[in-house]
Amino acid sequence: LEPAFQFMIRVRLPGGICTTERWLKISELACAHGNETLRMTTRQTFQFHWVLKHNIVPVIRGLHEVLLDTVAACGDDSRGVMATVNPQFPALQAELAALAKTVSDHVIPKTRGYHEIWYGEERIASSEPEEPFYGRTYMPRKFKIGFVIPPNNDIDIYAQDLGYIAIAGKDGKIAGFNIAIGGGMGRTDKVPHTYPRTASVIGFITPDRLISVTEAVMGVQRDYGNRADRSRARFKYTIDDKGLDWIKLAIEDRAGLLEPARPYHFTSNADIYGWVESDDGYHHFTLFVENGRLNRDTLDKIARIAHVHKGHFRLTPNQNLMIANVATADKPKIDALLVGSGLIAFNEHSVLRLNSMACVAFPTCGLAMADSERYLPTLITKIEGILTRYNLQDEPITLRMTGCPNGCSRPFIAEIGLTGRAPGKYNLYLGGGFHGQRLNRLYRENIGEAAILEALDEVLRHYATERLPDEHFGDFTIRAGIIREVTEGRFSND
Ligand code: SRM
Ligand code: SF4
Repeated sequence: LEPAFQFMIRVRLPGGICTTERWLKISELACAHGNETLRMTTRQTFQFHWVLKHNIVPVIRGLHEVLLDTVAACGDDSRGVMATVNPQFPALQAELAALAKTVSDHVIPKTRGYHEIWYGEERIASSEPEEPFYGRTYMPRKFKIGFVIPPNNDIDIYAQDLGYIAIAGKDGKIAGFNIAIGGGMGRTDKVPHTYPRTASVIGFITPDRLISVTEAVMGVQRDYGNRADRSRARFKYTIDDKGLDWIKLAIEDRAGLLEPARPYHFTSNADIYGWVESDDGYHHFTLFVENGRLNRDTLDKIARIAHVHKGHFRLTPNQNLMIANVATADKPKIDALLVGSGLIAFNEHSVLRLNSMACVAFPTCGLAMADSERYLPTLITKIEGILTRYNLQDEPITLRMTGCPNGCSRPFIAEIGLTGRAPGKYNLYLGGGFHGQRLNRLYRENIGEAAILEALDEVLRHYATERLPDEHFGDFTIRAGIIREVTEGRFSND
């Protein structure tokens, strides 16, 4: 008798855009074949958990019914392409989402193997090379692409292998993109040659060059990335091994000269909650979903909205959900459903909780060393007590937790980062940039809850009395000499 193997299934959903039809199907599949929950991820897609082996085919075929699949959601290829969901600039956002989808379609593997295995398609012999870009050996490691529109850095552009920062033209369209390369979070404890790195901005291109530059950047990593040592196989290490100038020249050699980067400015990497009206007259409601986990009750409530909603949903890079493109005439109906179902109360939380994220970790993640999603809500309640004591409850502070140093909730660019070392034990990091522009640094190693709260109590007490007007917590910890600034875009504490 075979054991009841259980699987996680991750959907490919470029830019996190999901029609209501797709939403309803995904929700139905999670309830029929998963554990009656859905997990919205930090890269704007869905994960099904606890899918038993015999349920994999129904899930994948069910996704296919609404033209969704899991191709390149994992693997040594281009992962889910992210795009800002910020509704403030609707025309730019729509243009950006379309470009992100084009790039995603271009870089996913072209193999028909997926269709043969999961949809039972007949194998067709072909003389074409199976993978025109990836060849037989794919990328050395996963490769992550994201698109953002300043001033909101919701996708955390500095954590992407290849990030495109949209620069708006005077005509209200995208004039082009600054290119940021070499971001990444993952590290391994006690392995100093692994480290998080913030992406470096290397130049500017017009939108017509997106595909050729994407191919050039990925091609350089494909051809020069480290295939001997998997712990050094990400693009960030290729850049540091070869040198940024060398990499830039190699990219230009393939795609032509890059123009100098254009000025841009970020203010935050958070979501904007509640109703927002964009200048095209549509309304958008961002719902806080703690750590992206939707249970059966919430799924049922959102399904009722999906049945009447004429726009679409957007999964945010902060694991939340936007009900997007609601016409003025339809807003009262959606609002009544949000209020009547109690979903509206999801947004009634402390600013700290609204600015927090946790990765999945236990019980499904095989790499977890400590709890994250299951524990952060409780820890936040305790930190909220400290904040209230020091009258800091309205201060936006980013807090991110993971169950191991792989960095799935991008903890190393949070103002407060906690990464699991062992059950109940975490590394505490301080000093990250408020809009994800600067890495934090290790403040206390391998400590439990009491020591975490004690450390935060002391630092927050100083912050309450000594901060400058509008000074963010991360900046304060550096100015006050509590933590040394990470200036080189990378750090190693081991
Ligand atoms: Fe991740 C591996 C969950 C975003 C860095 N990540 C995993 C696995 C698949 C564990 C595994 O390999 O066995 C986790 C599945 C847990 C589970 O039970 O569901 C997992 N990662 C997640 C998600 C679901 C976290 C979340 O709470 O939302 C995110 C899914 C994203 C998606 O939709 O594609 C997720 N992972 C990230 C991010 C954030 C990002 O991409 O913006 C990072 C840091 C950025 C980066 O890549 O540097 C990230 N995940 C990793 C790593 C470390 C990679 C490295 O270069 O060191 C691993 C481990 C690995 O690849 O070997 C990993
Ligand atoms: Fe798992 Fe570690 Fe990623 Fe958390 S950070 S989901 S524990 S791999």
